[in-house]
Amino acid sequence: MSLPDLAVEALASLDALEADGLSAFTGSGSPAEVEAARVEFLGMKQGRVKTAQERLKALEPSAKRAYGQRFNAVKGSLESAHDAAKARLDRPTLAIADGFDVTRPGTRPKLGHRHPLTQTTDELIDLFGRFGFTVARGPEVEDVHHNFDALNIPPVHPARDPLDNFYLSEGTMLRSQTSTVQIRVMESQPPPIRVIAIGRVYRPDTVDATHSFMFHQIEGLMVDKGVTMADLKTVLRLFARSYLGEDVKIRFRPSFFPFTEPSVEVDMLWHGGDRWVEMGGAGMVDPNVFRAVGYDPDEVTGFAFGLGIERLCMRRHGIDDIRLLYQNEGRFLGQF
Ligand code: FA5
Repeated sequence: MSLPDLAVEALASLDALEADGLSAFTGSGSPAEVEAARVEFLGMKQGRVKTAQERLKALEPSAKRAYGQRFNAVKGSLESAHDAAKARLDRPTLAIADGFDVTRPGTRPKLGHRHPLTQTTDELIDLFGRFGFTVARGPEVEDVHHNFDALNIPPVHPARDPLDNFYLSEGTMLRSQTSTVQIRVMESQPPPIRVIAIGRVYRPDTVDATHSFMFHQIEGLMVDKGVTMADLKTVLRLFARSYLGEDVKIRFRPSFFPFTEPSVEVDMLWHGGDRWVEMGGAGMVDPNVFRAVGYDPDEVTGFAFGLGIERLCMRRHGIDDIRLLYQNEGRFLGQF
């Protein structure tokens, strides 16, 4: 082989080296394959580029220049191909790790907010707090003493009917009203008292647009020397205006509860409404209740009231079916 032939053959080998290297890098399907191609072509010790560089020394001076230039171009193009292959494979491999594509657009988490009943509850606590009422709590699993006896409801009273209550055993039940908390508060501290109690109550009522077998009540109790029915009316009237608006009308209708005397039903009528809606019951604490908790009815008087929280919440927001409040339907709840 003549020398020029050798130079031609050397240049052709650089073409082959470039073609092989480019196809190795562009054909790599994983970082491991890219690395194998890098070792084969760009490896410092026995890589094919290194071998091609060493070949330069054996060429005669006239051929060196052409070979050197071509060699630099091939080396540069293989280095770029290596970089490109790495960049191409680095991200997708991460992206599909464990079958989970981290580059897919995410599902935006839905931010929740307080349930309308919770909002109502919080607002009631805030409002009555401004009137000086603190929050009292009592258990939902109650004994019949607190649910009935101490509230002056005699052993044969129809309110105790097993068909109207959720009894758990002979002496325990799911409370049917928050009036139980009146008793618990008075049993645990002397007068004066100014508390509200908010919580769930349970009754096997037939479910319809305004009734549920579980609902919430707010109970109020104020006991002191010289508390009168005028105080009750003032507190409820102020409350109704603050919560439902200045134009709400409030009406007290004579009624009966064993634990208050006299007793009233509290009805409300608001601007644009066409009928009075019963919101709850109220009255002056019966002397027998004071006696049951060891208070002296000649010393103190007091008023109590119990309102349905669902009805207040529904009125406030124009909700016409109580069942909507319990269905946990995001499109409904999202409106409040
Ligand atoms: C009572 O529960 C008395 N404890 C209220 C009371 C307290 C009177 C203190 C005197 C002194 P009543 O059963 O009427 O009363 O219930 C009060 C309110 O709870 C009703 O006006 C209504 O707003 C609401 N309510 C009653 N039953 C249901 C029900 N099944 N679903 C939703 N709300 C109800």
